[in-house]
Amino acid sequence: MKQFISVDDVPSVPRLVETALGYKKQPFKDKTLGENKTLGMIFLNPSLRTRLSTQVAAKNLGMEVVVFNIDKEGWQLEMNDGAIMNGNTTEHVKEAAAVMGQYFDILSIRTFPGLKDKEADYTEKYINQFIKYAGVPVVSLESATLHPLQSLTDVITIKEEWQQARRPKVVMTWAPHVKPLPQAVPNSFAEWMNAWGEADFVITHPKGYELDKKFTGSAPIEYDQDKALEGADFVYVKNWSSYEDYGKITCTDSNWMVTNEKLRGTNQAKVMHCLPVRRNVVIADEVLDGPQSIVIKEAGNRTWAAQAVLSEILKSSL
Ligand code: SN0
Repeated sequence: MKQFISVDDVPSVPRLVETALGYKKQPFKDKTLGENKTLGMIFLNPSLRTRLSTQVAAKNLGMEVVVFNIDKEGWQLEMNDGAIMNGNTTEHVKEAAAVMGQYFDILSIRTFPGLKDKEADYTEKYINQFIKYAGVPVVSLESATLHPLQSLTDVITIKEEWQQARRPKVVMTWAPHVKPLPQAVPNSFAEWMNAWGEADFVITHPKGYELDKKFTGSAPIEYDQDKALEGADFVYVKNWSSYEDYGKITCTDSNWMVTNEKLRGTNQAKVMHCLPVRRNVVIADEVLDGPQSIVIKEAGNRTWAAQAVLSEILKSSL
């Protein structure tokens, strides 16, 4: 694997899932693979799980890690080629990314969308500039439109939980939120569910919250949440802002919050969320604190997903 930006970079999803589950059983089996290699982790936005699990994963492979909160501690970056830099931006990504490529063997980066300019967000301008100028493999720690480390984790978690012969029904449901959030997590989850292909995948959300078809493909959309949840084995909960009415909140109906009542028609579904989660807005306490929630186990699996990805990139650059 040469980079990790989307599921398209992965030669085989089932194989990557097996690699990750292998690391879960034996975290230190490749403890010298990353010897004398350094991972750079560049943050333009906050992070808890991605930052910590990826650092632990890199250390399990013997790598050194340097974390740089560039939004707070770095120069203000210019992203536009040909810009006349007589304003607030101090350093062009051409130099910044190229210089970081001199220090690190793998460069990882988190960059959220602005949610104002759909075109700029959906062409992945930021991460693509880093890929163009870094000269070393780039790993996404969540970009404007995708969060592949999260989605790989989610596939691992479903695979691990599901022991039955039949295909599980996985329902991704929109839930309310007070802030306009990126579409990256749901886009990515849909993309990975489609690529993995081992589940019956359904999406439910209010009208106007349709995601980009590029990621959801032919996954069915059911606008009635209760109907969608019928017989679900996994409920994947996430808020996102509108893609159509870009970056806007067009529904605030608290009936979309996931409660025990909502889960009644499911097959005692396991409840997943990428975290952080706004309690009693997105998911009720009774669910998060109840037996059906697997959000902590899911977050725990972030380490094995990151370790599988880093190991594949290290192996292809040896
Ligand atoms: C991000 C998102 O993409 O939805 C990161 C998820 C891994 N979530 C948020 O920004 C939550 C912000 C909030 O105030 O609840």
